[in-house]
Amino acid sequence: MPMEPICAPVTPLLSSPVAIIKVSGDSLSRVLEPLAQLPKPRMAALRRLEWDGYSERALVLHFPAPHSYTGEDVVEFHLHGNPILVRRFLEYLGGIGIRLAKPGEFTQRALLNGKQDLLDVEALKDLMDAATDTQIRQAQARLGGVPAWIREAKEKIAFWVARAEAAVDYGEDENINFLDMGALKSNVAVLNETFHVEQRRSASARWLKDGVRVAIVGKPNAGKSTLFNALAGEDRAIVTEIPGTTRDVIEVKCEWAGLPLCLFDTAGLRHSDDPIERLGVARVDPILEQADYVLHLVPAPDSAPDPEILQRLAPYQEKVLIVRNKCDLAESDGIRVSAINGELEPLEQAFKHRFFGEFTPDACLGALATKRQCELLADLIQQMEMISTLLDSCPVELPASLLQGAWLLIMRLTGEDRADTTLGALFSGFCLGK
Ligand SMILES: Nc1nc2c(ncn2[C@@H]2O[C@H](COP(=O)(O)OP(=O)(O)O)[C@@H](O)[C@H]2O)c(=O)[nH]1
Ligand SMILES: [Mg+2]
Repeated sequence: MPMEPICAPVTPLLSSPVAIIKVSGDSLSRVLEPLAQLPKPRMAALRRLEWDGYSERALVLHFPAPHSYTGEDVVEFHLHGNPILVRRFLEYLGGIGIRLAKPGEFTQRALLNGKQDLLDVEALKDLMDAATDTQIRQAQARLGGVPAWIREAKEKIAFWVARAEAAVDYGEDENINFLDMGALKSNVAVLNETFHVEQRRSASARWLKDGVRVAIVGKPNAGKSTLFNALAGEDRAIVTEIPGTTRDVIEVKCEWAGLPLCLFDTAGLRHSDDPIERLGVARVDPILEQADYVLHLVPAPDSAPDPEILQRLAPYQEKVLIVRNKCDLAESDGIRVSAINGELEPLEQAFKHRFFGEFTPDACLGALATKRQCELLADLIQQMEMISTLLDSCPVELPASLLQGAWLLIMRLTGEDRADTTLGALFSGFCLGK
């Protein structure tokens, strides 16, 4: 099916040294003939472009199909970086039948033409949206094709699908056992083991991608603001020895323990007659609600955590960590830190244990990381578990249809089957020209 040619600026429409305009479509050497003779494939050449009274010396690049980003002919024009000039050039291209691309349309064509798989496209989107160094490295690790474990699983499942189909088709005619249920189930067990490891990796990967919201709470003067500043690596919150200094919730984004964190410093939890401090205390509840991890800071010299605060935190118990601060002053048990001296090692270990489990942060970089991917992996695990509970004597139609289902889930994961994937939402999040 011939695709109508599209164009877009791939550099921002600002005054800049160079502006690049990309064109993709079929038979571009003919379409662009009135403008310029295209250079040899993948060789940059200077061309004088003349249109509507403009005369621009531009560097031109030509990537003939199928060896291009989209898999179609792609041509790049490097003009002088004047935004008005770029607009006039795009208007001219529109006049010769090359319309402006929609956001993500180049990448969408790359997907349709098999130049990229859906996992790549999703990683690309995350690369462009990445806001921290870790998120950039994570998106980069996810680029570069379908991971080996998925390719291997796909191959194994295809093998068993073929076996099961043969058993359904010929099972009764001949005396051959096409489907050895014992072998199938032991193979499924091995696959499922891998899927479970990948599921745990991707749980960590999602913390890397989405970040962890951390609330620091505790009684006044516990050292919450000091810890907040130490984790943030900057002096954001005011620290004094006067209880009740922090009265509003302060928020900062940072990276710590290999994780992108969104930190919240809060007013000390206590009854107060100061109306402003009371408002601050009331604001803690929604923060507790949203937080992924709540650090309940308890000064080491205190014999035990404040019972009232413990009670207030009870509904969030599974995400609360008691941290003993000011360990330079007194002995205590538990997770011991000294925020003022930046001695935070036990806390760092607690973070790593909770969010990375058995893995190092680096080991989680390439794991599946989007909601869509993780949901499909969970479905796949469920499908495999159903196969492993089949009786050896069951009718072959049962494993055949379950294996077919597993195959379909893998195909959806890679995007080879896109029947019910909403691509529109994915591509509308891309920038123009990508
Ligand atoms: N010795 C010691 N003092 C600390 C430590 N952390 C905080 N402080 C001090 O405790 C006081 C209260 O600290 P702040 O961070 O304002 O507590 P907040 O009210 O919980 O926010 C300040 O004088 C800090 O310097 C620590 O680890 N060791
Ligand atoms: Mg404070």
